[in-house]
Amino acid sequence: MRVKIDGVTKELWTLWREGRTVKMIDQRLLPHRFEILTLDNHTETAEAIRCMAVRGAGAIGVAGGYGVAQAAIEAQDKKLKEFKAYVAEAANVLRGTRPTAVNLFHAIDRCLKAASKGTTQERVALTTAEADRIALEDLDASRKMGKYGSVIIKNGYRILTHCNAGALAFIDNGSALAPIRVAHKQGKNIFVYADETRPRSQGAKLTAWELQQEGIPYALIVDNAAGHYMRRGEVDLVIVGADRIAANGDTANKIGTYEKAVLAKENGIPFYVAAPGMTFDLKCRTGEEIKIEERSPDEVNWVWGTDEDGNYTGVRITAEGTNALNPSFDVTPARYITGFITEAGVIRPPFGRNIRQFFGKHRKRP
Ligand code: RUB
Repeated sequence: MRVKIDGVTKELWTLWREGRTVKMIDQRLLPHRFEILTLDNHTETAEAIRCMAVRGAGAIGVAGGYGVAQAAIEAQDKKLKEFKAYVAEAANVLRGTRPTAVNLFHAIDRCLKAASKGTTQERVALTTAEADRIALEDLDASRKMGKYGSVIIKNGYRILTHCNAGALAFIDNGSALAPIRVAHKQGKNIFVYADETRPRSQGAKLTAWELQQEGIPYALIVDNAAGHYMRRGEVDLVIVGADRIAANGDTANKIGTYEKAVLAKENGIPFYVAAPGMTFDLKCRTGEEIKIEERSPDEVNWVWGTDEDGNYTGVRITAEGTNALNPSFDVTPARYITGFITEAGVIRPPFGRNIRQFFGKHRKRP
């Protein structure tokens, strides 16, 4: 992604591996401060996922894979039995960080499988190679989603997106923002509404920042404004990302996605979900089986940003002792979804059959 830091423009990935070290953009500080975190072991990588220094389904999948690779490197001098126990325990720690985005679990499982063959040295090599492969697949999938999704975007379209399913939620490009990036590069005259996405404001802090860096025309809107623009006929298309898609097409994504989908249907606006194969979970038959992360009420009671002197600070916006609930995701039933933009093209209804076919033809089941 293109990032302008102190007047210098750079191309960067959201996270990458350097030997036993994982490096990542610290997303908690954006857009106010740009810092790269250095994570020296799998415990630190797990903590970075938990505290959302890295977030977004694709990106935490890659981070989970890197975490298992770090554990394998950390255990490389151990006897085989201890190596296995160490890596299995590290995988459990990484699994326990965030429950909804399935990319994390698929990446950990793939790396664990790679860590299960050969001598310790071979297992280390296979695990690190698998983690790197997941990152490259993520990058490749985002490019292809950009290509296939851009066809849906016509000149003059006004597109609404929710949360951040951009480069920061992936290795680069993103899922929902990938087609938008491509359409903009193709010279189409487009405009993006970025939902603020309370409580953590990923739309305000991350999506708006990404669009600004790329020079794509946009406006930040509060979450409650989406219906207003849809009813007035000022939204032509909605594209969101996903954290887990069940076999029937029910989709878990950032809290507030469901109501945008219902509003889109009510107003006759196409509603697309952009997500790679890694985000589908065929073990979940319907959205009812998807575990929804509940986060701290503090995220609802406080907002964070910079004051006039540039100090990063939190402000309590509610009375002390306010009871708040904070589900991080919701499930959009498949009937509200027009199609899934994937790395192998667009999947259209009937989803149950066409999702199965997608995995039969194009991908191994993750
Ligand atoms: C992120 C979120 C994003 C999806 C899409 O939630 O809901 O829309 O993860 O991700 P959080 P991707 O910020 O809580 O992790 O673009 O990687 O598929």
